[in-house]
Amino acid sequence: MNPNDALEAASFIDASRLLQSIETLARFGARDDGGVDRPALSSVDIDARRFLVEHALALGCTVHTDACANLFFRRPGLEDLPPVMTGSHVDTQPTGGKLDGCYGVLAGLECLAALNDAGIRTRRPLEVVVWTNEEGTRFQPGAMGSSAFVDPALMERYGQTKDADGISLDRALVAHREAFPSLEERVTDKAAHAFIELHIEQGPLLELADVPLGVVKGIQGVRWYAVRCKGVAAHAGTTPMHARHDAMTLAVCIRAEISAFAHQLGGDDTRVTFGRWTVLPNSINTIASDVTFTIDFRHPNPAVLHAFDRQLAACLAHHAVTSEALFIHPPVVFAPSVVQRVADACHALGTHSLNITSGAFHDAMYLARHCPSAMLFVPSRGGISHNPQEATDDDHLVLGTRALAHCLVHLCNEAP
Ligand code: HGY
Ligand code: MN
Ligand code: MN
Repeated sequence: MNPNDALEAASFIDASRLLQSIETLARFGARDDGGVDRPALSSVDIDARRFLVEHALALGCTVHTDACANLFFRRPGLEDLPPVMTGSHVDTQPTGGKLDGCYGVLAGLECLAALNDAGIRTRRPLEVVVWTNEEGTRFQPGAMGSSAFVDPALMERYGQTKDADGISLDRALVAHREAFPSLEERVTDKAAHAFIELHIEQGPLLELADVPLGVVKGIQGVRWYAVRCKGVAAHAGTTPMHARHDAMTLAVCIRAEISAFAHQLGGDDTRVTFGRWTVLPNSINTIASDVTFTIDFRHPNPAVLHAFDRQLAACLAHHAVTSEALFIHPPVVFAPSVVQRVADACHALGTHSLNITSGAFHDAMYLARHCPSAMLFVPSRGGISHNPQEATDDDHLVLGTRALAHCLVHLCNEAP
């Protein structure tokens, strides 16, 4: 390896090509308010994937897929060694932005283009990956593609999960295979050499510190639950208040108790959200008979996460209501060797960086079980994400991509 290859690759990152690719991808599922609504494996997601496959083929990559419709864009290396992987997801929240996940995929493709332009060959193959259903809004849990890549046995359960319209993941995967009939399965029994995910921070820390790059040391733990409260449907006008069994009254009371002990257990690091409510019969003048709400609880401390689980179980037992655990993941600590590559890249590019623990979960939380992994963040303007207003300064997007290129070249030239 030429010792300048990493900086050379970083210098060949083409700002306008990168920024244009972000705007082009954002057209698939574009919302009128500038955001993106691209549910996993929906028709707009399949169209977006077609654009990315064509982009990767034009860069000279081979393209493979797997049982969970992950896409693998591979640039060959000089030696047949386990690859270095980078990438993220392109499915979005219903009121998502242009960058969450998409930036990491497009920056990876821009790194491939820069390596081509610079005429740089690496020892190891380099793969840019599109992980399926990271957001977990269409099918729960989140990060399905990356978790199934690491533990293929999960597909047995995942395949039967259904979206709000009753369409199973298995059925959505059939549509994907029909859209890409010639894509071959990625077959390997070897683990990748390393994984790096470039992502927007989706929070305020880098902007508050006025630092353009985040060296991500790990990811906090997450709990998703669905809580179902039952009542008795009755007339809103005739039923005396004392005679009601209002599922919404019960749900709101339980929500308040959960919020109180979540904050008591977790202190300032508590993140608790009750984001999805399903009310039946959902009629202005009928008392609710059935209310299901979701809990998204996050915390960096495993003991707090376990205490929350216990206290939630006690609370729900007291109220005799049922719940379903949709997603449980412990905090993740990334591999110091790969974290160091990220820190070295920031230093080599002459920029300050901030060590940070990710508040959002990412596919890297599963890849960390597969191979040494780490993440690199760029700031989110106003700390906003999962919102059409999600944005990052262009120069930060470009700098993050240059730092990614620097990391990837070093990792791709590491000896076995
Ligand atoms: O919810 C998350 O942390 C991720 O953005 N899907
Ligand atoms: Mn994301
Ligand atoms: Mn997200």
